Amino acid sequence: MSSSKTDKFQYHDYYVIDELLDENHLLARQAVRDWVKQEVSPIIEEYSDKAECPTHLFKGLAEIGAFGPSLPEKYGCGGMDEIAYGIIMQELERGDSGIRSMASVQGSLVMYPIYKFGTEEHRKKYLPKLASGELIGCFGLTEPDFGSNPAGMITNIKDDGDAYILNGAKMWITNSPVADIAVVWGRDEVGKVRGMIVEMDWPGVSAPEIKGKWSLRASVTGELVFEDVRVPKTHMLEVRGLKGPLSCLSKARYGIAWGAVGAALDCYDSALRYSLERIQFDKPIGQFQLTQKKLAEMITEITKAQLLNWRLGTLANNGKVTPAQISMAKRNNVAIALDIAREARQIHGGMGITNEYPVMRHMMNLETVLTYEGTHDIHLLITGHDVTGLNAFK
Ligand code: TGC
Ligand code: FAD
Repeated sequence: MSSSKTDKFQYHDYYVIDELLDENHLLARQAVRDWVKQEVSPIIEEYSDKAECPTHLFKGLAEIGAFGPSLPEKYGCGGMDEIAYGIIMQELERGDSGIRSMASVQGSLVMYPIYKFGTEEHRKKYLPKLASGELIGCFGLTEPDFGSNPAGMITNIKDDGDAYILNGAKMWITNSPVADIAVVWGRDEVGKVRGMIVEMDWPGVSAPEIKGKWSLRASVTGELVFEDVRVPKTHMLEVRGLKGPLSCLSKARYGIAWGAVGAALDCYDSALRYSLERIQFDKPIGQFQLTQKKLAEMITEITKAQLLNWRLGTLANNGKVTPAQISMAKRNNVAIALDIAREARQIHGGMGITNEYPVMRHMMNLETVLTYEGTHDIHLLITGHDVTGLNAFK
């Protein structure tokens, strides 16, 4: 059996950050870690190889509380704090970024806007079913011609008496081909960005799958096409302007900042073990200074990212976190995870390019994670704007 299938993962906590966590955090982490070992690791290489989403895992994700962990219990959600939410994302992405994506989209991009911008009726109707995995959701912001700049979107919403008519196309939408509902962002007749809950079986809605991805292969991605779709007025969310979708992104980017550390930990752990087992020139390769430099730099960057996440989580729990702080952590943690995956791949030598080890899969996945939820460069410009007060986008 291959190394990744047997899943020998050991956690690494160089600065003993566990001392800063409470019992609920540790219990949530253990539950998700056990689930990943049992349900994800044995199958993930096969599903990635086939470029197929293990949709049977949606139910299991719901059972471990991965959908909306920090939303209120009265809607069937976890009622946990933001650190617990982050830890769950970290453990899921330790398994695979695509599995974390299944949870991020459902919890942060579908359930969160319904909770934050929906009516009480919307919350009662959708949140318990989304939390239990009975319904699957997707989030349509990106368009073929408007990725980094969603403000340019041309998907449009026109008033037609008791309904709105929705026309347009969305691109790169995680889970759209398997979704029951979509939170869709479009422009109304006065040019304001509005969000609505669209049911996927309504006439005029389609979601063709995007094939041929070399990254996030165990996650299903599609388009969303709307041709004269009649959306009842009751399905409109109560928010106007780009801050609606962007605040959902803040919630999801926070989870990605934690998730990326999970992928980095898996790569480091695999590389460390391999460096102690693999003998060349009559020594374990971990005895060579150049291998030690790689491992030392990896664990240093992981430790810095873990501390960044813990502090970010504390700020979020106290309601003090800013979108720019989340942006910095998303950018930094994904970038270091990708560097670590590349270095880990080198340490594994030729074996590193095979699916005997998880590193190449993580590395390919992280190329997407570097791009979605705001590209690395967009996040650099968000920090640049925050520290200089000068906006590069205007
Ligand atoms: P700008 O003028 O800066 O802002 C418009 C309004 O929004 C507010 N705002 C935010 N609010 C909450 N969280 C944030 N992160 C926010 N960023 C901005 C802002 O205060 C303002 O509010 P108000 O009240 O003044 O109107 O907007 P801009 O058009 O200049 O855009 C700035 C920019 C480039 C940073 C933004 O467009 C951006 O972040 N672009 C990147 C697009 C992106 O991240 N797309 C992600 C699509 S979803 C996805 O990738 C899901 S992957 C899921 C998975 O599988 O895990
Ligand atoms: P572009 O915006 O065209 O960018 C291309 C390049 O230009 C990038 O390097 C970018 O950094 C650079 N660039 C752009 N503007 C500037 C600038 N002002 N200054 C400097 N450089 C700039 N979207 C959703 O709405 N929902 C989803 O569920 C979703 N899931 C996704 C799943 C996958 C697998 C992928 C790949 C994407 C997903 N996305 C989703 C879309 C994702 O958010 C976009 O791909 C991302 O925002 C970048 O947009 P783009 O691909 O159009 O690239």
